[in-house]
Amino acid sequence: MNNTPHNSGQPLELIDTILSGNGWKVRLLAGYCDIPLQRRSLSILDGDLEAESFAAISPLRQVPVLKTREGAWLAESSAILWYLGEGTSFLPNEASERARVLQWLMFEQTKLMWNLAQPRLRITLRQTMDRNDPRAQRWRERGYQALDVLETQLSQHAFVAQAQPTIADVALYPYIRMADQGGYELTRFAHISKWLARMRALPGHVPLLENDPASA
Ligand SMILES: N[C@@H](CCC(=O)N[C@@H](CS)C(=O)NCC(=O)O)C(=O)O
Repeated sequence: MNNTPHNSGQPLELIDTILSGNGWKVRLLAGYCDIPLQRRSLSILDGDLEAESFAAISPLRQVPVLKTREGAWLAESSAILWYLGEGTSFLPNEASERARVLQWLMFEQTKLMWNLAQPRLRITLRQTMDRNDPRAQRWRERGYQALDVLETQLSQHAFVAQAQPTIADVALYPYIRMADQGGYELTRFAHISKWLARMRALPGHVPLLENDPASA
């Protein structure tokens, strides 16, 4: 979609896990901006994240991690999106516009991600929690509060931070798209549902699972 400092030359190495929503954010931006990635997916079940060699790369032992063009490992999905988004239309140049993008990145990390990711992880991925478990209900209560805020924003704007998509939309997409796996019902959020469809329609959009368009 854009000419970026990253879309020529060697692919950048991305370490993730197959089902990681935070890793999906990076692959989404790379797809939209035509940035070549070399993906290496680790297995939590096989203990890959516990290996000392991984701790040297990612001190919190979390994915995603990206090896930058400068040769250093970069953790945290928001930081990776910022790095890859620089020089593209997904990260504006002007200070107040960049600050607005950062505001929504912080919203995603502090209000949304945990409350949507945890019930998904336990109810669907690990299957260690019932949909009606009180802890799942508490996460959903807080997650719905965040989704209400986003619904209001998207009732007035096509994308969260700008008239066009930014890395803030990319950060917000995966866990909202997969929220039903944590027992969320998104039907009551008409504006969020339309925004999800707008994101899915962007050129270069990639699904969570490479060979499964239904997971887009
Ligand atoms: N704030 C981090 C969160 C990363 C995160 O929670 N990654 C998960 C996978 S989606 C992970 O590595 N989980 C393994 C663990 O925490 O032990 C980000 O946005 O990148």
